[in-house]
Amino acid sequence: MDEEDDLDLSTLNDEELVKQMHDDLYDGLNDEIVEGVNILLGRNWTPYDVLTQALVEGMRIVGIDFRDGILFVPEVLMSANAMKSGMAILKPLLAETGAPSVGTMVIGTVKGDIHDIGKNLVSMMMEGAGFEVINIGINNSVEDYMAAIEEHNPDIIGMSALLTTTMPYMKVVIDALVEKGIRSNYIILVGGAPLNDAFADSIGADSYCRDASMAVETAKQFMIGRQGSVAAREAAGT
Ligand code: B1M
Repeated sequence: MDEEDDLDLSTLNDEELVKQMHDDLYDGLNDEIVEGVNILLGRNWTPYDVLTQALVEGMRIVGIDFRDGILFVPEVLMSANAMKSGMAILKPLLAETGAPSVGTMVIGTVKGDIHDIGKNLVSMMMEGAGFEVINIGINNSVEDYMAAIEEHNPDIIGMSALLTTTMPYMKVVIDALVEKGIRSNYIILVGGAPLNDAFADSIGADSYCRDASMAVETAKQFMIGRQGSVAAREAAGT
């Protein structure tokens, strides 16, 4: 048993604990992340603060070392799994607003792309803001989006792509909507690390969302414009 095994997370102050959680996320330690999340919640941290300060920030550090070739795919997968364990605790808490539905969104990662952490974060944050979210998962073809749109008749279609090789597929989906004559029925929001405003414009999306909180704010604003929704106004605090 090494020193790390003996560490009692509950003895750390908030700052030390968050730093330790970044390390535990880096090392892909599920149980420790779950314990850390529960301790912070027990100290009256908001689910949003736990999510952003402990988990998202930890994953940002993982991303830098993955990019720089210090971490490799299996290690990053372990980190991603640990993050998911933490998110599983936070999800129902973030969704517990009791607010009326502000709007409905179908969201998925596009074909060829299996990254889902960011998309799931967006889903969670949107639910937390009072949206009904239908998360259709990863590797979605045009047909998958069309089926979900037909079934759920959303206000918003959200697409996520993390790879430069998969982001062009967003245009394939939008073109299919244009071809069917239904493009203008939906607000189309896109996101993912390699995207930017210019790309969103170039494919005919309504907006690029840099992160999950931007997605929530953008969605609320579009919903106000779309139907003057009272729920959307209240959610936006206007
Ligand atoms: Co991947 N990967 N990966 N990976 N991976 C990246 C994206 C990469 C940038 C790493 C790097 O080289 N630095 C790089 C892409 C390079 C490029 O295209 N230019 C890369 C690569 C190359 C690959 C593989 C090809 C590696 C390989 O096999 N050789 C492979 C591809 C597999 C595939 O998809 N076909 C691969 C695999 C994987 C893992 C499976 C190991 C794992 C994914 C696990 C999972 O998601 N379940 C993984 C991970 C974890 C990453 C990094 C490290 C982290 C991504 C992440 O979860 N970030 C990533 C490096 C990085 O981004 N810095 C990387 C945290 C998340 C909270 O942020 O996803 O950006 P993000 O989401 C944000 C915003 O972008 C925005 O809001 C989110 C929350 O704030 N947002 C939206 C995202 N989607 C949105 C949708 C919206 C709105 C906002 O709709 C409305």
